[in-house]
Amino acid sequence: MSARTLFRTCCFAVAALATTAVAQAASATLAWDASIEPGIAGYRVEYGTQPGYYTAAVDVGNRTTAQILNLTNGSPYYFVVRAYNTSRVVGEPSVEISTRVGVAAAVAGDFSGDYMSDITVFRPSNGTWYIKHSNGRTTGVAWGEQRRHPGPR
Ligand SMILES: [Ca+2]
Repeated sequence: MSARTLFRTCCFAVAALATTAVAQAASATLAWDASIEPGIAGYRVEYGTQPGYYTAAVDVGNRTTAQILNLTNGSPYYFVVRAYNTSRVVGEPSVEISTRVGVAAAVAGDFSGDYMSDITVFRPSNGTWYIKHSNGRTTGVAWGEQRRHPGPR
């Protein structure tokens, strides 16, 4: 075997994402399975905004979770984890994972795309759904009307 030690970190995953407020930095919480190699001393998370190109690294010590802070809201990020041993030899990277941080999940009943639910009322007398948007605007949508869809856009 060559001098280069080949050990891998497996089963890498983004466990959770946090922060949805615009103008605040986002974060990503990562978790992975421990390396099965002997003598593992810790892990290093490497990440960047382009696949395969990691511009930052964080040594998280001998833990299998990490929260990466101060990420740019709405930006995609790509992560790998490398284990290192007690001789500070760094192993091969894990499989790359990616996520877009700080983007809120879809909200039920949001017709305007602002991540806040909108109130809807159906008026049977004219077959129209009226939507009071979270921004205060009201629109009506009649079933069967061409080019109008009572759903998120
Ligand atoms: Ca809305």
